[in-house]
This record gives sequence, C-alpha cells and structure tokens, in this order.
Amino acid sequence: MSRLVYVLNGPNLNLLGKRQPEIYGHVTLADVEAECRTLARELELEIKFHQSNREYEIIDWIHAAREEAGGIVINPAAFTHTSVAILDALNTFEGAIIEVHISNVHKREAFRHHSYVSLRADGVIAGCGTQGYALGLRRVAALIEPVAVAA
Ligand code: CA2
Repeated sequence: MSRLVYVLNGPNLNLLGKRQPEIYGHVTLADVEAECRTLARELELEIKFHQSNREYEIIDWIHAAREEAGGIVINPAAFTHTSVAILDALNTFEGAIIEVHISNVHKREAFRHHSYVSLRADGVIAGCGTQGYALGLRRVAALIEPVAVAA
C-alpha cells in the first residue's frame, strides 16, 4: 500500500496557536506540520499537509488521496459535526483513516459529541492536544504496514 499520507485540517485551524490557547494550546499549525514531517521521515512515510476553510477543497483533497495515498489523518474541525459531504468522500477512500481532535470534544458542548466522520474513521483521537497528529500518523503507519507477529 502507498506510504503517502494526507494530513487534512478543516476551518479555522489556520488560527491554531494564535487564538483561544486555553482550548487549543500555543502550538501553531506550522509547528504541527513540522512535527508531522519529522515523524513521517522516522516512519518512512511521505505526507501531504493541507488546511482549508472551504469544504469543497477538503473534499477535493480526499478525492486526490483516493488516487495515490495509503492513509488520511484528518481534523475536520467544525465540519466534523455537520458535513455529510466529507463523510461521503471519505467513504470512497479505501485506505486507513484516523480522525484527530485537539480538544476533548466529549467534554465540550453537546453539538460537538456527534461526528459524521467517525462513521468511517478507523480510529479517533481526541483531547491529546496537537500530539494527536503524531499519534494519528503512527496509527496510520501501523495500518498501512501492520507489525508482523511471530506465529
Ligand atoms: O478539537 C478540535 O480539534 C476540533 O476539531 C477543533 C474545531 C472544533 O469545531 C471541533 O469541535 C473540535 C475548531 C477549530 C478551530 O480552531 C481554532 C484554533 C485556534 C483558535 C480558534 C480556532
């Protein structure tokens, strides 16, 4: 399976580290991208890292991932709770999908407790801060190439 992984970020995550640090911390999205790139080298993965405030761009990246990627790590941000269109796109992807949330959405407002994306995700990480991206990449790497166990 392809060792290319798309790391996709939804609306307002471009403000990470710049607003609401009490919820999302001080790490910027550029810092997250740099950490993902460092870890990807260790895991022998290639990554494409994107953020958009537009639903259609995220859908287009998922379609591109269908053609060439073995996995997707996605923080859909507010689209998590609203977007059947992103769920439909993810349902066309055959590789591993890990959903990441920086905050623990289950400790927050009730409208954040439901995720359309979780209906397709192979795993969900929430409340681990920006470390969740690294955890997600490690899990995708394991799903792309499961660790061999002795018989
Ligand atoms: O905890 C997460 O990662 C979320 O996906 C973040 C979304 C929120 O709508 C989800 O319920 C949970 C919000 C992303 C907004 O990011 C900001 C970052 C810094 C400052 C303002 C917004």
